[in-house]
Amino acid sequence: MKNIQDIRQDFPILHQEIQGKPLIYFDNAATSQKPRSVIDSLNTYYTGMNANVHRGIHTLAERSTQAFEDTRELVRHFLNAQSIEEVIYTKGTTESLNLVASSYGQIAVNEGDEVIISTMEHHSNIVPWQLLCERKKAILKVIPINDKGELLFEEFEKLISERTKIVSVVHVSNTLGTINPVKKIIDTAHQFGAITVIDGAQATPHVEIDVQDLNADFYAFSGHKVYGPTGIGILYGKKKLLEQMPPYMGGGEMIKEVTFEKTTYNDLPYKFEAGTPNIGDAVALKNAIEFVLEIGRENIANHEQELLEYATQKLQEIPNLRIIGEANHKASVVSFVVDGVHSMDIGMMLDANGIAVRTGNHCTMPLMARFGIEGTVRASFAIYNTTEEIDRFVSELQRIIQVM
Ligand code: C6P
Repeated sequence: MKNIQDIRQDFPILHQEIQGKPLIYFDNAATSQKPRSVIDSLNTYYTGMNANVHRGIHTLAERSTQAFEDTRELVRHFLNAQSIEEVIYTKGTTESLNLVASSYGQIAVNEGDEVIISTMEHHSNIVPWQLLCERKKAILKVIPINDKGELLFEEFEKLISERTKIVSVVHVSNTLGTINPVKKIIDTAHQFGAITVIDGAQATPHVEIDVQDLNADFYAFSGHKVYGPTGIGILYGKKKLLEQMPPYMGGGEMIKEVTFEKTTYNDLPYKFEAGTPNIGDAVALKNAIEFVLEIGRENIANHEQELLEYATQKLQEIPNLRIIGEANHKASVVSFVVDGVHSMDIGMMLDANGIAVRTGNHCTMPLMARFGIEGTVRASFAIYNTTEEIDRFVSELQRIIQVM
């Protein structure tokens, strides 16, 4: 693996001062920074090949279509999906989850049926199911967690039944860092005939994903959290389910033939890609995935695990600081609260020292309620972060706590 200093050289944004101090970027769970190859790819796309896809017969249209479809093939490989028909472009995880809730929910969920999610879901994996359940008069059930922030599997086994049609859970929690046993959850759901939706927004940057090995029915992620551009994401879905599902949106590209009497729909995956897609960002997503594959997901995970352990140990030494999320299996996210100090104040004072963290409820309000808190300070690490940065972060934090 390249050394971390060389990897950092690939990220132009990291080499700047914020408020007169060298930037420390610990807000990677919100969005990761982009390597030069991704930034250059956007430039190359718009200066050399911009054209609409799947429509033109001219050279630029062929180039952009080829590049757009090359990314789809790489995503197929990245997730180990069986075919490109199972790889649908969306705006991001939120749109992917809404697509499944709306389209699969339409055919699979009826009055009195049940959908199961967990306490640690992001709002994107709560609200679409609430909307569906309201529409269909179905029931939303929630798997509880323990004080360490781990799912209570025995409680899940009590909740699930033949009435359960969908189980939708997060692979890695954005607030706690907990890595959920999704394979076991998927196996159990299948025993009851339920299908599974996995929110992989925080897993894809850190964990190797094999949708066939997991046997996931749907898997969603966002390009921007995995070193790619914003506005592009993926929904993986099993072909046999996608084939049964009605389109999510109507428009160009998703049709075969339109008459005023009847419209027939395009083949997969295009049936779910109405309108001109986000071509430039899809093309640059290929460079982001190549960046990850080149370093190796195991190497990324090992480096981030070291950062996580280092930061956790240092933070635990600070009096009156409580880490929220102490699961045995965690990705590189540390959330914490400090007695008597508002998390927002800590975030603002860290920013005044060039350190970017996220504060607040992290779009997981029900999870905050479970812990009886309003918000946390969250530091989340990526491949380009270092233990030296953690040292500076911890010493600034100690100084801030003393001042406050
Ligand atoms: N979490 C965070 O700071 P979008 O916005 O569609 O790319 O991703 C939504 C989403 C869904 N699930 C999980 C687990 C997530 O973490 C996120 C995005 C960011 O934690 C922004 S709220």
